[in-house]
Amino acid sequence: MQRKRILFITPPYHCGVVEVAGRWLPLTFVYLAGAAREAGFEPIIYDAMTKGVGFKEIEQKIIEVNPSYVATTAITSTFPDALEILKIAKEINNEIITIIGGVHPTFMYKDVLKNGCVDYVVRGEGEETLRELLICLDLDKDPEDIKGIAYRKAHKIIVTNDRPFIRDLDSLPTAWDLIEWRDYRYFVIPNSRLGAVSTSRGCSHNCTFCSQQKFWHQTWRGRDPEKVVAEIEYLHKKYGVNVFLFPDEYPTQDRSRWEKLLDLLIEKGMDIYLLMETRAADILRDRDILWKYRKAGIVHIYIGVEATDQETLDLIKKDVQVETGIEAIKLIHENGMITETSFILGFPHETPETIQRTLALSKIYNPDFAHYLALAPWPYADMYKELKPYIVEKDYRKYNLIDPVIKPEHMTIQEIDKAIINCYQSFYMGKLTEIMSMTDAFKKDYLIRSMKLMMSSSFIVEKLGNIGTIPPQVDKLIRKIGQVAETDRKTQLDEDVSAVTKSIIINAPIEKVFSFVANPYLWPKYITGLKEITNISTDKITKGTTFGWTYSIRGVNISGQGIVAEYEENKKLTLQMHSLLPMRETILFSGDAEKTILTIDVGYKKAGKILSFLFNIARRTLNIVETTAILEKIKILCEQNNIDKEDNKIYIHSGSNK
Ligand code: B12
Ligand code: SF4
Repeated sequence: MQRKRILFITPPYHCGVVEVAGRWLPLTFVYLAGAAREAGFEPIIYDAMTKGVGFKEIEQKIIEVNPSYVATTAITSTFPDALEILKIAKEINNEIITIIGGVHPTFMYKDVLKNGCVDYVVRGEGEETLRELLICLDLDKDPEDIKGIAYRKAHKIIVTNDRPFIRDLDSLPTAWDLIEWRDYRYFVIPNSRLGAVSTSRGCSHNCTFCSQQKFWHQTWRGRDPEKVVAEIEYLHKKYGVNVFLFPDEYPTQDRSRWEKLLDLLIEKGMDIYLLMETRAADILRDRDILWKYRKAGIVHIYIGVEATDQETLDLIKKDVQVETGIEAIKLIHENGMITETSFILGFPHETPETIQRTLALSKIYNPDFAHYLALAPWPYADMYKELKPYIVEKDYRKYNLIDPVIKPEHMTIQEIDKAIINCYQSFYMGKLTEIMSMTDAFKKDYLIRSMKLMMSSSFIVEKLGNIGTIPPQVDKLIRKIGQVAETDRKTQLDEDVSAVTKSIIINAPIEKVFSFVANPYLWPKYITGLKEITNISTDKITKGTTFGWTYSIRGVNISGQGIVAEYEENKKLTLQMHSLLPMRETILFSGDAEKTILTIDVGYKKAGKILSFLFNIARRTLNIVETTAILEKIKILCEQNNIDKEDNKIYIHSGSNK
């Protein structure tokens, strides 16, 4: 017998910002489709938002699939479009049962059910409720005993009891096979495949503007780190996912669980990038293990700073000190990761002066990415009552943190809009010059790509268009950066293939690490198999210095020549090895008087057609292990106190070996 179909559709809503960076997978439906399948139904996911399609295509899809159920999800801004989907479903076939869930319907179910096109609202966590609801409806029973729903019965609205949260998040089935993986990309990292893995649900804090703490009743549940890592590994191997979003509100709440997760990721050594958000206070708490974050693959951390003055932070119950935010951003930077943060504008007390102050302070916080968000009054958030008198916009589509919907006492809504744009312009002007002088190649490339994406986004262009065009200085810088990025890419593609990039944080001053690494006679100390370095052509190594080397592989000695292709004191060292298999090693140094971030990037000349495939796999695997070992050895040696003394003894002489 054919199983009944349930078609999950994402609302085709777009408002710019987050879509600039990528195409994000609907994890919500991966879980819900898993539950529907478990209930004996055939789930289908249609990600209309990602596909960039409109209601016409959605209509065609519903006709083509011919489902018994159409389900959608809604946050406040997407609610009108979600409703439109259900309306279309009913117009096609009034027998189709329509279901909606998500944060907005959970709290606003009375409003939602005023619309005849909605049959059921699932309130709260959805998996168990949906499973039970589908089974019940299939048996033609009244769902009045099913916890966590609201529906109409004889013109009355029935609200059943709340459903307790699922105890074991690891028990939930997922329908990863229904995802059309080619659709999901993170544009900032070339050739990436973007996935999302949830490691926890909820947050125990109570920021008054936030919907999430209300949705999860200030509770928090974490998954077993082993299961999370197994899921990441599965998606990496099976579907080639190499960029993962942790969509959790608060993944770091339990330090020991979090550290275990990081340790397991480090142990697996997968070549992946992780994006996450957390609270500033946890970054300070974790200052001793932040290097593990980076080593585990975390490259981008969003910190919700929200406000730059203590008064506002206290008003919104953010439970954080101004200094904590500043320190957190500094620590993340020091550990080689990218920071993103947001500042909320448009509180009822806002004035042009308070906005200027926020802008000035946001530059002191100095994240890599700053967002200046328009305060959105979710109609179910704690703050709503206070904000209600100032709301001038009733269209939920504008409750997206971009369009201002609140008119402060002393400013017009247009002034708020313009001030937000000014903040963006002013902040990013400064950023561009900063990026140009960055030495961390990964970070520089990441930021350049992001800038280019932002500047070519129709949302930003449209917004900037409101107050004029991109200032000529910015335009010039973008072009310059664009050219640099292009040349960088060309060099890599034409001359060699960048195979491995690995970084480590060393608790030693940059000068010390540089003088250690830039001393060829010490290389055999930390490169396994390197027997000796001889015949150095100059007294002190510099660009153009040549040397001879002997390497031992399984007892067989191989000798060759090397040249220092690039030499920038305390910044960069590129070594080019000539042999049967030419190889380049670029070593980048960044940091300060206390810490050094050391990055090694290994590249090869492209091998011939037949050999290239095998060579690249073998070389890459070998070099991930080798590069990691080298970095760790350097870290140990540079952090040992006796190395200073040893360094002092070393003086590079042509032909001598110490
Ligand atoms: C990933 C994410 C995105 C992705 C969405 C990808 C996708 N298609 O799902 C992207 C990056 C595109 C995105 C965009 C935006 N987002 Co967003 N996003 C998130 C994030 C981080 C995680 C959501 C998630 O996947 N959760 C995991 C799943 C399993 O949980 P869930 O979605 O809540 O679903 C459960 C229940 O709600 C329920 N349920 C939900 N839907 C349904 C449907 C049915 C039928 C049933 C039965 C049950 C059910 O069951 C699910 C399983 O238990 C949340 C913050 C957070 N931590 O939740 C913000 C969040 C949802 N986003 C938010 C916002 C504001 C936006 C933007 C407007 C931001 C912007 N200006 O660009 C845009 C809107 C664009 C759009 N069209 O959606 C806000 C919403 C606030 C609100 N109350 O309205 C949140 C809460 C972030 C915040 N800090 O406030 N977002
Ligand atoms: S810490 Fe974040 S998720 Fe938690 S209540 Fe505050 S804003 Fe919401």
